[in-house]
Amino acid sequence: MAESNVSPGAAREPRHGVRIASIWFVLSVIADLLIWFVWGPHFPPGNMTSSAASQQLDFKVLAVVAAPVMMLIYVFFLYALVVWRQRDGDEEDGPGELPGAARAQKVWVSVTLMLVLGLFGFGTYQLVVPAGAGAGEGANPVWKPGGGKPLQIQVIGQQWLFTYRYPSYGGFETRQLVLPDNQPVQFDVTSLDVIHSFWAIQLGVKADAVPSVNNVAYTIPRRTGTFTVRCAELCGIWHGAMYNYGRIVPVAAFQSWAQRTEAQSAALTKILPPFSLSYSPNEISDLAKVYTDGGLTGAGGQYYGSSFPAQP
Ligand SMILES: [Cu+2]
Repeated sequence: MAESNVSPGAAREPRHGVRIASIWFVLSVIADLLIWFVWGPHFPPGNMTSSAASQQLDFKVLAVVAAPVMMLIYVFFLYALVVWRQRDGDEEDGPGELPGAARAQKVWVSVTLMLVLGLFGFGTYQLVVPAGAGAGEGANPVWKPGGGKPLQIQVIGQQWLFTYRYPSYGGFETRQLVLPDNQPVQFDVTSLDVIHSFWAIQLGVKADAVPSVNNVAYTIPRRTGTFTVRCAELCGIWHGAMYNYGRIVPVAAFQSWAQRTEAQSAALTKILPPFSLSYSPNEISDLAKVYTDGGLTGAGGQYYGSSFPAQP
């Protein structure tokens, strides 16, 4: 690209453009290979689920596209510092008049246009199709995963904890989030009080929990292990303490856990409001008492207890 900048008087100059391009090309290939094969597999949020893996792919593609652009800037900068610096005793002016660089401009404009439009297309597709980017898609998702009917799990946010209801197992409610491996999961996320955000970090799932709203997010677990759930929306004084750990377990282990928990919490399930996609806080104003009586949380919506001094 820089060749067209060479003035006629400098005919015996080395071909700087070819040199810069060669150094850039070699370094870019090395950087991209390292990013894709060595660094990329460690990018967050990992590959524990389909949505996490799809987000990791997004980061890898972005990094692989960005590295050559950064390399061009660094290589040109260092090349100019080394080759075109002012030498001792060199009092001469630079060329007074530089010829136009139409070719460099055309290449630059078309390459950047292609990069931006390509990323626009890729980003739009990735946002909509694979797991809806792992985000809450509202009550009527535009994308649903294949592979059979998903297991429905309701996520209920309240100050300051998440509880989980399993409608396919009698609608029991628990503070443990357990998912079966290799089976599509549908999270129905809602809240009882203020806006929270259900962020299951390693699952690549993040969905706002809004009172009276059912916000759906899908994912497909790909391997067993533990993951962290955090509230990602400032929701009150104990927002920072609003987290728990979940598990992905083999299907058989999941079924026995679910059946066991369903049986153990039968008495509590009976006094809970019936399973619904959202709950009106007005209708369940006595839920704190229900939870406390059932021993579910220690205090429904008041995890730290009503005697806790920092209760608003
Ligand atoms: Cu919260």
